Amino acid sequence: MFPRFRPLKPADLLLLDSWCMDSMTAPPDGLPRFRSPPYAPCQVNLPMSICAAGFPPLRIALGANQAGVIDAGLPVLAGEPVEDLFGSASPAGRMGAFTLFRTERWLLGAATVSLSGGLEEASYRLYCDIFHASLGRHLVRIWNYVPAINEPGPAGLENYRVFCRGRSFAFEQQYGSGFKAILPSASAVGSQPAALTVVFAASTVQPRHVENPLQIPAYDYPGEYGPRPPSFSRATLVPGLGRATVFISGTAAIRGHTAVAPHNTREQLECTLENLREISSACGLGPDLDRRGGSTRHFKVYLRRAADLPLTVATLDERLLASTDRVSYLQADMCRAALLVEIEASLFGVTGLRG
Ligand code: 3EB
Repeated sequence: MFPRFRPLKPADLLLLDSWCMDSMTAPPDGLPRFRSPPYAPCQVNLPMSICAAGFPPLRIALGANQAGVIDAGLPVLAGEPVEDLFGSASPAGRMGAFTLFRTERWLLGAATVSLSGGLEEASYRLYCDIFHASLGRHLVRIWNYVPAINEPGPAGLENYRVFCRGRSFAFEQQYGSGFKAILPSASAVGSQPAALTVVFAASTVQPRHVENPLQIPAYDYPGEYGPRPPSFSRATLVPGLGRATVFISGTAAIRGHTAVAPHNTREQLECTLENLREISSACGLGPDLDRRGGSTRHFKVYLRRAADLPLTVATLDERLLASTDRVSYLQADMCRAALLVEIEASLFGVTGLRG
């Protein structure tokens, strides 16, 4: 087991939240003490993460300066400590809770909000902000970092399912009952701070969303997984003058709609790799995610248990990765308690897409 602190409970969230705003002091009674140095006071909307001692938090770089670097609160177990997908974008103002950045090709936004009004409300509002910010463009990729993702919320529903409900209502309100057709690729993983962080990328270019034939589309998952299914597609292709971008969603050991090999990392890696081959082919990349195709490939590998790192690194080095890939291994919980590993990929400068 990963020797850290006890999982956050919903009741901790408000406590931790206020502590975070005044983090030079000791944590409130009953909460775990962290061996990390005292945190600097939080900037508005960007609470410092509470990371396991010894592991730096992943920094997500959107803009060039400090204001463009987001800390989603995920410990980096190995690999790249900074995710820099889009190069240095220019500040492009704010929309609701989002700080926006722009490059020639992309509109990017990031928001971190506390959960004083509850997770569902926060999720719903953030997605409404996203729709406003990206008006006239197409959403192509969304990263969700959900606090205490497998813990029950105040009404007893698991936080991930609460998040899914707020997100789904927002999409439906904005795009009507046919909203499934525009759902972009995404990931949703647990984060350690008591705040919800969402990052999005939008494009003026019409994207193509792709599903994995071995998996039921997540937006069609049956009701046993929650009152509203997850709102995302398995992959999104963004064409561009002979050089496409491909976003592969968080990919896990799910067949049909069922989690495979609960609690067995080796078998889940196997199933996840098969799902990646399948979605890669469905995107027109052949089975190996353009491994020798000359694109720039970024991977994030989420592990529920840090102890699974050696097996995972060895397996992926042999089966998935090339020496030029940028890879971050992160400790994170996933949307289903039975899942131990999830892998996402973002490929830039893809040439020769088929289909
Ligand atoms: C799955 O296939 C695993 O809720 O946005 C993967 C990617 C998962 C995105 C999301 C959830 C999400 O259902 C979980």
